[in-house]
Amino acid sequence: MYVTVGQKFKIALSVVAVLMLAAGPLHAAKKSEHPGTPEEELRYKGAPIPIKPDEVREIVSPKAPPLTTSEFKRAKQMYFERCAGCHGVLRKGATGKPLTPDVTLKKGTAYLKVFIDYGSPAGMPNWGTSGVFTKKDVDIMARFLQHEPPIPPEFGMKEIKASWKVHIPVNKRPKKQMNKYNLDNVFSVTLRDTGQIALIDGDSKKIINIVNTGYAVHISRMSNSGRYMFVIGRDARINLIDLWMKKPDNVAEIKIGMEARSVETSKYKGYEDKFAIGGAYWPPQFVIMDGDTLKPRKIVATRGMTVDTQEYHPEPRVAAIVASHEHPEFIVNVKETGKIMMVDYSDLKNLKVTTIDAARYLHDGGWDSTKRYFMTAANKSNKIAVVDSRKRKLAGLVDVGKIPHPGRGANFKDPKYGPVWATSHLGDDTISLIGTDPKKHKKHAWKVVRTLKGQGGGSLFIKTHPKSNHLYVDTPLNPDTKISQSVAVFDLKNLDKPYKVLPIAEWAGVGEGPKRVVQPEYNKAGDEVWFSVWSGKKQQSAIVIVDDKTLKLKKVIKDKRLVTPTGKFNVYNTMHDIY
Ligand code: DHE
Repeated sequence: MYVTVGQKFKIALSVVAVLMLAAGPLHAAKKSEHPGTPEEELRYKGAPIPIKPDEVREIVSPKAPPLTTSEFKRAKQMYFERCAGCHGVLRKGATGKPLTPDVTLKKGTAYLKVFIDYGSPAGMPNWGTSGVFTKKDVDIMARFLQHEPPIPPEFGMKEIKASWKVHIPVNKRPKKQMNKYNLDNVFSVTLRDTGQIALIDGDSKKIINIVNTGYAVHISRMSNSGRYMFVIGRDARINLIDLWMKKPDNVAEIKIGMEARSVETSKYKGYEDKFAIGGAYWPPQFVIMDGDTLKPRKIVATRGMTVDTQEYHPEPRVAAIVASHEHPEFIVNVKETGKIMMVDYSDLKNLKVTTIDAARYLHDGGWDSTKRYFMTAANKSNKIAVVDSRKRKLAGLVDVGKIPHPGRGANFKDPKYGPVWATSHLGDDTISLIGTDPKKHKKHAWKVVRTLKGQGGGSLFIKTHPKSNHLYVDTPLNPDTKISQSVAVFDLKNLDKPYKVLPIAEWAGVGEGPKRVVQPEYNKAGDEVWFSVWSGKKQQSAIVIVDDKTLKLKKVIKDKRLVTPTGKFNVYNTMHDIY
């Protein structure tokens, strides 16, 4: 039967309508503005991409409906702020579907407008009906998506070198520690929305310094010696902080791209503190630098074929990076290809890279207790990939719960199954315990040996310490504020016992705000656990410290400079990969 274009559109609309009905009425759907996608997952879409729309090259496609210059400008801005996080800068698709013209031109403006307006059960938000985009915005976006994706500029050695600043040269830096702080117990606290970190003395709980860093700063990592701290912002700016200074502060900085999340430093014997590495989201590349100055040495692109369908991907972003203790190597997660690159830094001129096939989309992860096996989340495959860093091989691909999100995970001894590494999940309420001892507990190695039930989905981080008998599981992205503002604590000696709930946000006493309780982090001694109570930029946030033995409140750190605290990194635990 012949179907006209108009009829096709009507069919498309009714399909969307049926799918939407199946998912429940959108406007009434207070629980999720995204039918079919759990609210927990939606909340993890992150910050606007820090690429300036003006720097992006526009490509006008003759077949696509026209856009004026100002409409193009508006579309690029909306796309980078709202869409690129899921669909990718080049719209090749990641968490979201591909939106390249081969797909969008066939759909046409009217069809695309419906999707943008109402969302879809597969996870597309209802940008129009939720009021985020106006009717005009929806129309502009529908036309924009049919043009070739605008391409942000590359960021090669010339641009990287131009951004590089050494504020204090190595020979002008202290020869020994010039302050009296117990540096091992200092914490770097991410102040997400001010582009700073707070250095807090873990002994006195006083702020040592507020250091300016990159935009929407993400993580801190420590050099092997514990002297240098590396901080990366979402704008791909790395700051190098010298903890030996009288007042620890920046000594060098560099931009390794336009958007990034990860940084690490060399830890193998003989190479301690020698190199640093930064992994970028855009351009998709990593950069190896000198550890004490950030002088850029080598850029390596991660563009290539995907692990499963073996198709070319132009934008495989660099996610977590860890430093091997077995070889002079960095282990680099490449998100969209689902491959793990083991990069040998002993000879940068003749670079050896071992590429391990894992699964899509690689995100975060950490070491098992022996620091031989790297356990990392392939989050949209619902798997944990296990890399044997000694043999440079994949040791296992373990099925876990929905969207694992371990942070660096948690290592402890299961009373029945021996050493395990655990992850919680963004998409469900489970905690998966994976056996990690292929010698004495071979049967259980790289298998889920036990599944605990936590407070709910929306968990991002899980933590314990070798001296502790507790496992803390946060749930900051759970839609129920009772759950997002508290933390579950399991007894590691008796995992069958129900978990206890600590009302961390209530203890903070900070008044109005989302007050998400995020990322447990131990002090050096392993007898205190620090939590961020993360509120809005204009609201009061706090750090809440719990006594690990008694599970009672020990201290609340409140200070008007502590704006939107999220990640916390204890110097000693970060240096030694203790978690
Ligand atoms: Fe993160 C780690 C990426 C949103 C807090 N985050 C990581 C890592 C990656 C990553 C790749 C691993 C780095 C490593 O180990 O080398 N994060 C992303 C995103 O792409 C995402 C989803 C969206 C975005 O736009 O950035 C995102 N992350 C967030 C947040 O919204 C969080 C909760 C608050 C914030 O500060 O922005 C957040 N991410 C963290 C923290 C870590 C992290 C605290 C380090 C945990 C650790 O214990 O090592």
